[in-house]
Amino acid sequence: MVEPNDQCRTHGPQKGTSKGGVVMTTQVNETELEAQFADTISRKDRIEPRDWMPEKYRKTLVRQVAQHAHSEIIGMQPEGNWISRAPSLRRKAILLAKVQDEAGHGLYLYSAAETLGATRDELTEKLIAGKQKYSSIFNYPTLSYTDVGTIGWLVDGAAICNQVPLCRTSFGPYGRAMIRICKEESFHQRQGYELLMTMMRGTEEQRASVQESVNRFWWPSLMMFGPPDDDSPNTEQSMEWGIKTHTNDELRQKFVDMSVPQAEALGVTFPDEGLKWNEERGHYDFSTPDWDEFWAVVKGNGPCNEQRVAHRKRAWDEGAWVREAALAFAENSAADTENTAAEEAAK
Ligand code: FAQ
Repeated sequence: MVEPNDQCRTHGPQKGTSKGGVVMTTQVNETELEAQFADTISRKDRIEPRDWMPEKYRKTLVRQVAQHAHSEIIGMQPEGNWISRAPSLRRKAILLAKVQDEAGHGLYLYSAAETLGATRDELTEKLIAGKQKYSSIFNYPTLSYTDVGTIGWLVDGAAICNQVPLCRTSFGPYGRAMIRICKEESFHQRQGYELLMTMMRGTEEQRASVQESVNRFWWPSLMMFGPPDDDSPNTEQSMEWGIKTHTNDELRQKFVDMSVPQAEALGVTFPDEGLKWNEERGHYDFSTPDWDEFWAVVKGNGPCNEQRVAHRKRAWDEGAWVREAALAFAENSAADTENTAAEEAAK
């Protein structure tokens, strides 16, 4: 386990000043460190891995960043399922690139978690043991190639709504990872919308397939934003710490407002009779998602939970030799570099 806060934990809080090559250290008490942390947060500045941070802040971040990383990796499965059955070479190339991007997103996020002292091995093992979560949306099946388009449009669309504000999250490595991820998610959303638009210009059967797929993914997409604010135990503290900058309901509303005109342009409807423009609020009203279904899926009882985790476990077990080989190669390369440096120095 990496311990980025080791300095603080083992030697006690200290401030270092260099004077004529001698490092002077002064003890700084916990209250002062907390005040510095609060000041950084209130200035909307970044907390960096080597900065002092409250243990609960670190734990909350590890929880959220790990869940986010797991979602990207588990999220490769529903669409990956269709790579070998893509309808054309062009669609196959697009889908391959997208699924590969999700793997990259997972890696940036595991790296961000690593700066907080949580290794990728440790987090993956927790995921496989059911001790950490991943997004509910990936526990729904992809029943047709049309679902690839719907996931791009709605699921990546919801991910963008949630993730653009995270570019300004208070923890530096997380925010910086999100900037790159959001750029790629925006391409993902457009490819999904373009796929659906192409199908809507096709046959009656293709149009029906788009509507059927949208009907299945609409409610699970709304659930991606998490439980309603009055049932969200983490939001208040995460907002105080600047980890989250918007509540779950605010982002869900933003997503609905953004998606309705896109659906109209596409020529599909959302399966919600309560969906209406509210002039007074300046937003669309919509019905309440089925929160019992949401919690059932989050607790492991969705249509594909077992399958998703079993697949992840299989991939992790089968990849053990690759990780071992990569580690051995890195160690040998480091030893070679050291030997070469020693030989050069001896000349
Ligand atoms: N699914 O108190 P809150 C993507 C849990 S990436 C499962 O509101 P918080 C890209 C929550 O963890 C999608 N569990 O929690 C892609 C907590 O449980 P815990 C992932 C959920 O953290 C596209 C409990 O419920 N994105 O799609 C969900 O303040 C296509 C109480 O909830 C992120 O992870 C859920 N939907 O807010 C890839 C974004 N919602 O941990 C492939 C970053 C809530 O206390 C293909 N994360 N829970 O045991 C966040 O913004 C937040 O963590 C929320 C939840 C908003 C998800």
